[in-house]
Amino acid sequence: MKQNLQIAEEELITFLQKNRQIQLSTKQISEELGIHPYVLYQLVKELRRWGFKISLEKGKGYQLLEVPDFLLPSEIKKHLKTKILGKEVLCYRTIGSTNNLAFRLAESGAQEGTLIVADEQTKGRGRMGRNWYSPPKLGLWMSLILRPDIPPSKAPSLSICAGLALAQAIGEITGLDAKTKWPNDCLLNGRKVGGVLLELSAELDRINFMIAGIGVNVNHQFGDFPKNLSAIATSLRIESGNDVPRVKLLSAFMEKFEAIYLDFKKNGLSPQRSLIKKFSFHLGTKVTVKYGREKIEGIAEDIDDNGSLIIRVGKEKKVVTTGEVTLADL
Ligand code: BT5
Repeated sequence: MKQNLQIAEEELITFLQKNRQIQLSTKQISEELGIHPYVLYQLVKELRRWGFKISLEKGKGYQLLEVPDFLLPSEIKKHLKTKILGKEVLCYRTIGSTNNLAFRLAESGAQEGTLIVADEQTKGRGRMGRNWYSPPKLGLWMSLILRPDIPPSKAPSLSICAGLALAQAIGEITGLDAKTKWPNDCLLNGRKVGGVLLELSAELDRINFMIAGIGVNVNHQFGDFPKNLSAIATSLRIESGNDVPRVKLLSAFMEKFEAIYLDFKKNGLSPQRSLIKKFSFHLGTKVTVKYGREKIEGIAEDIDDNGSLIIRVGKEKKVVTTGEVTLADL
């Protein structure tokens, strides 16, 4: 949806919410918001598609009856307690990938902390060109523009920071015991509930900007996952038995991530090491790590200050900077 239509959509919702007790005629709304009656009709149609219950009685007008769990900049900002992250919030109903848009916006100078959220992604991406399943209304699909003054070699650590913040936020909002799996997964009961996709625009010694893309399965039920994911993915709703308001989860994540991010920019990953260990799914256990064509098996011993995974293979220690971890006996 184009930017001006988004603004009209938000203004319409606000206006309908303010006047929930009464019916509003097309003329009243069109004049108040300065939109053509046809645009109003289309906006109402779109909002109904997203779960808003809006009645229309002939000769009387529109009335808002029910508001779904809906992502709107004003609603998100109302909940945010952050200083930098989320100063600018953009919400989309359907988008290709929030990371793609964030990248384009960052290239044209969007400020640090700009948050892009979508209700649905049609081309959601994971790492290495993999797909990220992002159906409408059920998840949190979001990207943050970051401009940290750190060397590019330190960038991967931020994926770990985002995963850690996500696990903490999930714990706070649902009480569930979320774990992180190096380098970018968030797990509940061994199944993937969220993932982080960190992308970088950098020169040799300097980061221009980074995009932290975060995907979380929030209100999916068992049948909402396609076959190829049903055995490996889960959602907060499946694990907790309750619907989780996405805005609440989003603001908890933003708060946790901002605290970690600000500390990381000053002091690096080191102060987070004990929390990283506490939340880690696999540290101390026997794992298999695949990276490129290589595959090693050993004990996942630690995550170092650069965010690399340290694997002990016999008496040797291997430092792995990227790859895929599975528990060796799975
Ligand atoms: C990730 O990649 O885990 C990073 C996911 C990041 C998604 C966010 S959503 C907002 C932003 N915009 C984007 O376009 N992306 C980011 P990776 O480790 O490569 O995991 C991908 C693999 O996870 C896939 O190959 C599937 O096996 C599995 N998968 C796909 N969709 C999933 C889902 N919704 N839940 C759990 N697993 C999923």
